[in-house]
Parts: sequence; C-alpha cells; structure tokens
Amino acid sequence: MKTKIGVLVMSYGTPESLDQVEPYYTHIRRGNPPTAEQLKELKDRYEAIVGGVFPLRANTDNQVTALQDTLNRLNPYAEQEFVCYQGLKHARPFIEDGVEAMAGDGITEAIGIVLAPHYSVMSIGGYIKRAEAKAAEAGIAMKFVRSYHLHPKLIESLAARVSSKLDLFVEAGAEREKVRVLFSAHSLPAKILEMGDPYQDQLLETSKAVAERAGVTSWQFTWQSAGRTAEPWLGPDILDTLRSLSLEQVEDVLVAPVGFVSDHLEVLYDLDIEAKAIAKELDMRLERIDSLNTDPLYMETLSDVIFQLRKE
Ligand code: FEC
Repeated sequence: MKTKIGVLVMSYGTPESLDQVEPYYTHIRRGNPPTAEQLKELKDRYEAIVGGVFPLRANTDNQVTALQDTLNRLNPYAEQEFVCYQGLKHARPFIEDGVEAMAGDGITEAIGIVLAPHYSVMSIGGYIKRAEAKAAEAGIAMKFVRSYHLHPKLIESLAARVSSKLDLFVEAGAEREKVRVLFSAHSLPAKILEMGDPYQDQLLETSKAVAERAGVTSWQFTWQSAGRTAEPWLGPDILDTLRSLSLEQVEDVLVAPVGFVSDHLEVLYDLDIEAKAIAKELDMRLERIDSLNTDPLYMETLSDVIFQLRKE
C-alpha cells in the first residue's frame, strides 16, 4: 500500500451565504464585530459581484481537486500518494480543521502550501503559524512552502495572460507599447517594511519577470484593496495610480493582479467594478488579465514546489 502524504492547501476563505458575512468579517477583524455600516458595505460588495454568490469557495474547491490530480499524475515517488486537504484562514474548513482531518485519516507526514505566491509575515506567515501549532498538537510532521513567486511556470502563465490581453488592445487600435501594464497586489500595513518583510520585493520581482517574459516595457506596480483601518497601508493605491496616469495622458491600462490566483471579491469588485468605474470617469480603457484559477501551469507550479520540498 502507498504511504499517504498529506497536502494542506490553504486559502483565504469566503462566506457561504450573505448571513455568514458577519461572522466571516468578525473573524477577519480578530473577533471584533464590524459596525452595521461596515457590514452593509461589505454585503453590498458581495451582492454587486455576483448577486450573493461567493466565487472563491468553488474556485478554491476546484483548485484543490486540480492540484491533487496534478500531484498524483506527475508524482515522482512511486511508493507515495498525495492527498489534499483544504484549510481556510477565515472560514470553514479552517486551517485547524484541515490538520485535524489529516490526523483523522492517519496521516503523519504533510506539506503545507498557500494559494498565494508571495510571502509576508502578515499573510503566509499567519497561515503557517496556525497550521504548525495544530500539526504539533496532532503529531504530524509538517513542512511548508513559503513562496513560489518566481517559479518559471507561474511567470510563463502570467506572461501569457498579459500578452493575450495586450493583443486585444492592439486589435482595438491601441499601440502595444502605449498600454500601461499595472501589476497589483493586496496592500498590507506599511509597518511591514520596517520589519524587513520580503512581500514588496517579491511582488516587484514577479512583476519584473512577467514584464520581461511578455516583452512589456511600459509597466509599474501598484497596491490595491487596502484595509479600512486608521494605520497607514502600503501605497499608492490603484485608484490614485489611475488618476496619476490620466494626468500623464495614458489612455489604455491593463491590470495584472499578480498577488492573487483566483476570481474573488478583491478582483471582481475592487478591479472589475471600482477601478473600472474610475477609469471610465477618466476616459481610460481598463482591462484585467484572466485569473489563474485552475490553469494547468499554475497547478504544475504548486506540484513542483511540493515535490521539491519533499526531496529536501
Ligand atoms: O472573495 C472573498 O470572499 C474573499 C476575498 C479576499 C481575499 C483576500 C486576500 C488577502 N487579504 C490580505 C490581507 C488583509 C488584511 C486585512 C484584510 C481584510 C479583508 C476584508 C475582506 C477581505 N480582506 Fe483580505 N482578502 C479578501 C477579503 N485582508 C472582505 C475585510 C474588509 C476589507 O477591509 O475590505 C485587514 C484585516 C484587519 O482589519 O486587520 C491585512 C492579503 C491577501 C492576499 C493573500 C491571501 O490570499 O491570503 C495579504 C482573496
């Protein structure tokens, strides 16, 4: 019989229905319930994207299934079988539930990976800390992938997405070189820079590698989706970047949210609705690259780094 190696696939998590938005938001806010106004504002955003459906849930389910298939199809270890478990940061099954499920299935060795390519102590670091604590309690030996932001297959799939959308601008009459490519990612509190956190540098490295691979020279990086708190967040925010580009007479913009791997609120609302509305006001054309979701090259990226870690 093959030995089962657990793979804890971790992702942000999303509510299951509109009445689950409040506990979800409270969890994100570390137990502090949102005000009625904050709650309404978040529910309105979910309703605006797809009328109360939560696309991240099905997308994460599909990514986990596709990853398990890819891992076992490309598996270089004949005597082992990879079994994927889901562990979500802010919704069920929580990270701890995923570790418990592995223990319940008799798994003693596992690898953890997050469906987000760039490391920050405030993002991936948080996932790993929780999984590590639960694994120690459950007696599972676990190793973790920390980042995979420069994996050649990830860069290739992102570059292909940038190129195909640039072709559409050209078909519509724009000059390829004049389309400004905006790489973006979720902002974090600016204090991470003083902590020597690699998040910003890794995002710039991904952006540069994708631009080079796609032959793009007119690009810049911008933040998006900053939290609604009083402390300073990393900027500039994409909405301010669009206003500055308008002053530079830029008319065509392609957004590549390289910090995200799936269609969800931060892409479908913050970019497709909010940023597009500002672009329209500024008389700019704004498009977005397709999300990776279950792209086979993305699944191979994840499998490669898992196999690599297994070898170490
Ligand atoms: O579609 C969905 O239901 C979920 C979309 C979603 C993703 C996501 C990814 C990241 N976040 C990151 C950091 C923060 C920090 C705070 C924060 C707050 C929110 C709120 C919502 C939300 N995030 Fe998120 N994030 C998603 C959704 N995020 C909703 C609460 C309302 C709001 O501020 O908009 C601030 C928490 C605090 O108050 O302390 C920090 C990072 C990522 C990318 C990495 C990852 O996926 O884990 C970093 C998807």
